[in-house]
Amino acid sequence: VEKEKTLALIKPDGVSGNYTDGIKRMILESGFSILRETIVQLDEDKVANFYAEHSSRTFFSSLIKYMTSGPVLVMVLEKENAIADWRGLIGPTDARKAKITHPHSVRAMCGLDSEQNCIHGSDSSLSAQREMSFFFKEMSSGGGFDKDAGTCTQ
Ligand code: YYY
Ligand code: MG
Repeated sequence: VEKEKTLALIKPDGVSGNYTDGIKRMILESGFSILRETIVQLDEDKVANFYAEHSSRTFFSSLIKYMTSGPVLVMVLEKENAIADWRGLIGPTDARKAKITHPHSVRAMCGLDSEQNCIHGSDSSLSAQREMSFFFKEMSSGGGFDKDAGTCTQ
């Protein structure tokens, strides 16, 4: 079976709440390899671009404020079926729901609600490619993510 890569991002509440080590332990115990890792402080433009698909939502400005409130830790994970398995491990968007339906998920462990949910995972192979290129330029493989257009060109 082909290995697959996906993007994981520990959001500012996850980093400041000291959940990084616990999250990495869950990642490794679930059979993922961590191929890349970087800490970055996002600015408003970067978040607006990363979450462009949500630009018309009522929560968008609040989301930008939250995502720029401190550094994030970005990782590329690899394993068979990495994209779906990582989404499964992080749990549902609303951490309050995660605590009930997915008690062993990352969001159940360190999230608060549907905004402050401490972790991100790519939702498809197109998103994974776009998001990995977004943070790790060398991972854009012919086409990929066009930073200026904010779109995926492949
Ligand atoms: O992919 P995922 O993070 O699980 O959820 P999305 O529906 O793509 O939303 C992205 C991001 O937006 C979410 O992680 C927090 C924020 N958000 C919010 O602040 N309030 C909502 N009601 C829904 C999403
Ligand atoms: Mg999403």
